Order: sequence, then C-alpha cells, then structure tokens
Amino acid sequence: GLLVKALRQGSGDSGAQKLDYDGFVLQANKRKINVPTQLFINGAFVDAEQKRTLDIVNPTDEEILCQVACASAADVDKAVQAAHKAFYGSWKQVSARQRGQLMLKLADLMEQHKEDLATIESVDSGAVYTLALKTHIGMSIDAWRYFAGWCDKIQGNTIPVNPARPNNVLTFTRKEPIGVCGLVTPWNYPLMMLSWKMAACIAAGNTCLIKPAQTCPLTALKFAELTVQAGFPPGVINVLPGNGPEAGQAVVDHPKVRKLGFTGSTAVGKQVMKSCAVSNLKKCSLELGGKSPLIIFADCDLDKAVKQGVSSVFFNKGENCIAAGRLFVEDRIHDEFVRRVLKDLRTMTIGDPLNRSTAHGPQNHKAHLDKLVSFCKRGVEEGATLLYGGCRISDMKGFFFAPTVFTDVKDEMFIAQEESFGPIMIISKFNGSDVDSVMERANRTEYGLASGVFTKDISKALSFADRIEAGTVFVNVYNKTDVAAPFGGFKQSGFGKDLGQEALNEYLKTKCVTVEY
Ligand code: TAP
Repeated sequence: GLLVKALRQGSGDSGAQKLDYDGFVLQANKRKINVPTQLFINGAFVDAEQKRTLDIVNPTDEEILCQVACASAADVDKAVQAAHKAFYGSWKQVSARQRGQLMLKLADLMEQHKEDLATIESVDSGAVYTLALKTHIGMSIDAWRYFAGWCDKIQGNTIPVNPARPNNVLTFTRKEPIGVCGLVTPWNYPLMMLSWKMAACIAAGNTCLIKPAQTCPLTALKFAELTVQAGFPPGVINVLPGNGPEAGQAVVDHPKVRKLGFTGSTAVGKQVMKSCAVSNLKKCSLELGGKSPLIIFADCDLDKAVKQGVSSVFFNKGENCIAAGRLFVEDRIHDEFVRRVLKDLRTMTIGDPLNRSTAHGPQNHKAHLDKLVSFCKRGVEEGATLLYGGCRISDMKGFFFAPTVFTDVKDEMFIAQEESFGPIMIISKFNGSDVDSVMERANRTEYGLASGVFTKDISKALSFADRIEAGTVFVNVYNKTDVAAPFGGFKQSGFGKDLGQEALNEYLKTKCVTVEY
C-alpha cells in the first residue's frame, strides 16, 4: 500500500542548496520516496496562489495518491517573470561550457535517483517499471547528456558577402538563445517528454517554464528538486502543474514567452499555434498526433515482424505517439501473422506495473480508458472483425484495457483513420503485386509522424522510405528512437524536430552581423 502523508523536509544531501517543500512520501517498490507537491517557481517550491489542487490518481488501484498544486494564470505570470529575470541576469553569467557542466551534473543526479524516478513514473502513469527505467527515465538521462555536449558547440558562420569597394566587409552569424520558452507536454512519457524538449532548450541558453500533463506531474516535480541540487540558478527552470485550458493557455498566451514547444494532440496543437500567432507571434514547434502505417510484406522475416509488430502497437500500452496505428499485412501471410500475434497476446502478463514480470499495465487515466472503449465499439459497429480484447478488463481494479486486435478493417472506417493512443491493433490486407496501391493507402492520412516496413528486399524497403510521407521511417525494426536522431512529424503531425542537432535550432535564433572596414 501507499502511505500518503504531507511533510516538510529539507533535502540538502548534496549540500548544494537547502530546499524545503510540502510533499508526500511514496512508499512503493520497496522504496520510500519524498515527492514534492507544490509549484516550482524561481528555485523554490510554493503553493498555487489560489490554493487549488489537482488529485493525482494511481491508475493501478484508482486510489488518490496525493494532491498537487494547480497553477493559475497568475502563477504562470510569476514563473515567466522569474524566467525573464534569470535570462537577462544570472543565466547570462553562466558560460556555455558551465551550462554543459550543470546539465551533466543534473543527468548524474537523475541517474542516481533513477529507481526513484522510475517508481514514481510507474505509479503515476501506469508505465511498466522495467520500461520506465529503460525508456521513460533512461532516455531522459540520455537526452540531458546528449544536449549537454552541444552547449559549447553552438556556433555561427562567416559569410563571404559582396563588399562595397574599396572597403571590405566581414559578415558573420551568431546563434543566440530565444529567451523565455514555454513547454507544454502530454502524459504518455511524462519525464521523457519534458527532457526531450527542456534539454535542447536549456542547452541553447534559454530559460523555461513547463506545464506538464495534469494527470502525471510527479516526476517533473521530483526533477525540479534535482535541478536545485545540480545548482541551476533560480528562475532558469520552472515547473507548473495545472490544467491545459488555464495554465497551459496562459503559457501559450504570455507576451514575454518567445518560443513555445508543444507535444500533444493535433486539435490542441492547432489552438496553440493560433494563440502563439495572436499573442506575440512567438515561434512554436508542434509534435502532434499520429496514425503511423506499418507495412508487412510476405518476404519479411516473419518471426521478427510478429515480435516487432506486437511492440509497434502494444509498447507502453499503446500510449506511444509513434505507435503503428495501422498494419497492412500482405494477403499471403495475413492469417499466419494474425495467428502468431494472438498467440503472443494470450501469454502477455497484465497487472501491477511495478511487478517485474508485467508486460502490460493500466491505461494512464479513466477518461482515456473510456475513449478506448468507445473507439472499439465504433469499430464493431462499422463492421470490422474484433478478434481479441476490445474491452476494459472488468475483473481487475485499475484502468486495465485488454490488448485488442481488429481485422478486416476498411480504409474509410473511423478506426482506420483516427488515433486510438491505446493497445489496439488495426489490421488490413493488401495484395503484394500492387505495391503502388498499398503505398497510396498508407499515405492517405493527414498524419505523418512515423511509419515502418518489414521486407528482406532492400529495393522495396528503400522505395518505401522514398515514398512514405512521414518524419520517421523504420525498416525491419520499430520504436527504435535515439536522442541523437531527429524526431518529428509531417503534415498534421506537426513540425519542428525534437532530439538530434536539429532540435537545437528550434530553440535558437540567428543574428547576422555585418562590419565594414
Ligand atoms: P492534449 O490533450 O493535446 O494535451 C497535451 C498538453 O496540452 C497537456 O499538458 C494539456 O493539458 C495541454 N493543453 C490542453 N489544452 C491546452 C490549451 N488550450 N493550451 C495549452 N495547453 C493545453 O494531448 P494528450 O491527450 O495529453 O496527449 C495525447 C496526444 O499527444 C496524442 O494525440 C499523441 O499522439 C500526442 N503525442 C505526440 C507526441 C509526438 S512526439 N508527436 C508524443 C506524445 C504524445 P492537460 O494536462 O490539462 O490535458
């Protein structure tokens, strides 16, 4: 069981800075973890001005874990002012190389606390602990280390422009940070989404505030505590749990925020972009929804295609933006593929995400679970064949949804077009002699986040990579992302990359200086 208790504690184990906060003790996974529950503004944990709170629910047992302060527009304004002051003050005094050192120190602290962070993530979001350790937290640490390395390598060019004779001209560019950046993130990989964006943002020399998803803000708050231990000056990083329409919107609208990094749904992304334009024309990058096609040709390594095909859909209980939203399986192997997938699913262990043998945990929150139930209902109504699952697991406490498989899915069906963001495999057949037509079907979507193909024929694979309209292409693998490789979508999956060198540009502006001599 979890003991929920408020306390006042001083951290100070590194001796870096004393830090008091209201929080609760999470007792789980044979650990006792202090978790802050206040807003983190200007280097200190503080209550929300209006003293409102959010109930944080454990999706495994549906119990309330704790209450977390819920930011209003006034709190957002306080954080922006702190970030603004830091940007023009203390943060300016920190050299690029020192910035890298701070980020590395933070990554080391995250590594030291990785079991705590993974436990919190698992309890808060329902992520399987082993996956949380490796991906949610592991890739977060990688992101901070990767971008730390960029800090002192952000440089401009000298450019040979036409001089006005007899004078000479020197023209050079400088890559400068943008200023105060607002970050708004979803609930599927809470700390990882924070880290992908914030590490690039901070490496580029900006200050920031983040509004994490209201259902899962706990790792962001524990992270905030670590930033103090790492020695970040107050105001450089601010963390404000709250709800989207109020706190999120206040971040997007704020006239002193100059850049907005957003990950979430396409519908909210459009609203965010509009508000960025109207408020102060702030730069924005949007990582939005997806319905990624995965094409499996008969000439693939079938064992691998089944294994990866299963994880392309069921990884992180389907709460994965690049999840394969649609599988096109060549008719010759279709029945065998489906048979093997079902065999895999029947042995998938479903249960407490903290249990090391669990492969499939609860969905993130109740509203999402309900959405999945109606998604499946619609699929059945439209005439797709529901082969497996399709419902909440009723004899279990918690937001558990059965891994689901639909076959005979037609292109015009709702379930073929809309993202479920859950553990639902959508399978359609195609005729292997008509590659053009399956390519056309794969591209017939307004989304363009990721895609995949399984075939041993290199020409087919490369031709797929040429023709598919998606920001990420996996060949004979799926979900293989890395902090050094750019990540982001095409079409209505958004624009502006996370990760890799390209992500830095999202948080930089170019100044061109011309000198006549
Ligand atoms: P959204 O409902 O769009 O929420 C994302 C974030 O935006 C949350 O923090 C939300 O706050 C906030 N928000 C809501 N309304 C807002 C507003 N008017 N102004 C500013 N912020 C606002 O998405 P979600 O349901 O959390 O996440 C699922 C979606 O995210 C899926 O479509 C998925 O594909 C996408 N996603 C994409 C990626 C990439 S990298 N492309 C990665 C992960 C997820 P609340 O906490 O109050 O909802």
